[in-house]
Amino acid sequence: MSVQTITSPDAIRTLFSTAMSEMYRTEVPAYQTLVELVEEVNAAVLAADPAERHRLEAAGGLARITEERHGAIRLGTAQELSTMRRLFAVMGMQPVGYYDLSEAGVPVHSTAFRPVDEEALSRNPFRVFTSLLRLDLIADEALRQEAERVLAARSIFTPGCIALIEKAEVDGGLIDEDAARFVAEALETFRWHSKANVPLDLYNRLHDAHRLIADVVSFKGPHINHLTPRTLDIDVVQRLMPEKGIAPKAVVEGPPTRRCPILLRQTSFKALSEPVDFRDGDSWRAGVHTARFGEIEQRGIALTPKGRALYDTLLQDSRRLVAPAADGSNAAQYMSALVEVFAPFPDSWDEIRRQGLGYFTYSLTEAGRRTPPAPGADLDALIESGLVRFDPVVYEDFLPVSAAGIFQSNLGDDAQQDFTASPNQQRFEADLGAPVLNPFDLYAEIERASIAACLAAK
Ligand code: OOG
Ligand code: NI
Repeated sequence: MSVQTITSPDAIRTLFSTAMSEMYRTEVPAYQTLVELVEEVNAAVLAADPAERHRLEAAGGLARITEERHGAIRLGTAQELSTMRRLFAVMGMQPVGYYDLSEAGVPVHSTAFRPVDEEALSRNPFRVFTSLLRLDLIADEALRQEAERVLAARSIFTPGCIALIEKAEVDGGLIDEDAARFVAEALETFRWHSKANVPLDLYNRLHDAHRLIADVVSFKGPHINHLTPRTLDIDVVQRLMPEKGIAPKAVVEGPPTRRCPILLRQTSFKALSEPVDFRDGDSWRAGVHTARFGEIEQRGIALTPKGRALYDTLLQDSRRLVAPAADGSNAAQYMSALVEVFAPFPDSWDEIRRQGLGYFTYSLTEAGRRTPPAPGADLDALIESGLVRFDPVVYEDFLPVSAAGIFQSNLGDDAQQDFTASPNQQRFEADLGAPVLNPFDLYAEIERASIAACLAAK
């Protein structure tokens, strides 16, 4: 009898992210163009900067970059969210962080499903920004009930997918053959459906309440709405996008251009207008819907709570100085205000480390391996004497202000709407069926483990 071994969740995640990328490539051709552009730019950056290439290689970060993606989905019910948590768990992805977007006029709250330990992240850091619609923020009671009824009647997961999630939970994983079936079944949930779940009239009423509500409620499932490759130079990609026939949003979200990138910078192109058939009695009626877009990002160092507080303050100050207009008319002023206001944020790894603003991993250099440090040795002294090196820990999460900017640029300038900020992490976690992990704890643990490994080496 042959013994069947369990496929690692990391391998299932890679199968899934590859399948998702294949699917999105055929569904949204501009995505393929962006991926090619990002690959060109990344290759040029690495060719021009052998030191950076070497650093990435030594820190084990080079291989993951080309394959790296994040996606986003929007769900309608607690049941959908908790099943999605179980689905992602099969691929080694946990819910990390809580994002309240009501403050920014978007009626959702969100988490990011992603791998959490360093080894899994270096294999494939695929993440999915996952939002839950908040119908409680919709004033029109009758419309809310109608939306609830439509959502309650749909099932976004195939029976085969549910069965394999249950099997993985009982058996502690999936064998190869089941893993391949699971990926194919799970992919169905994220697919685009050009036939809406509702008549045009209801779609229009949902759309008038908020475009996002129409996007979540009107379809059979939570189509993946973008898939984002990671670039090593977002300014170059932003500049070259128009040459490839893609119009980027006016402003790059996040911190300004720096020598030492911090957190996350993102830009996107606007959602496409796509043909959709709406129910009309026994037949169909043609219409359009805009939901799916493209985005690129550049990732920098994960900041400590102290560093993050400084980032938040400086971002707020920049926006007080120049609020970026939805139509992009003051983009240049905003970007220069950003550069000016961020000047106090140190721009060398050494200084960021000294001031405790970012997380680093520590490892022995060649010399350090030849002369391993004595237990209890002083880390700063070891760095000073060239026995230990430090590398920035990559930020693996998202930024609420940036996410709001991305949502808004895709909802259209007319979609700005005020909700009272009402974060409700408790409610979100109850719907999710689990607490979300704290991102700072995860980064701190990666840093701690690397120090312990350095000092324990024999
Ligand atoms: C998610 C927007 C947020 C990001 O990268 O910050 C996001 C959405 O539009 O559903 O993906
Ligand atoms: Ni995104």
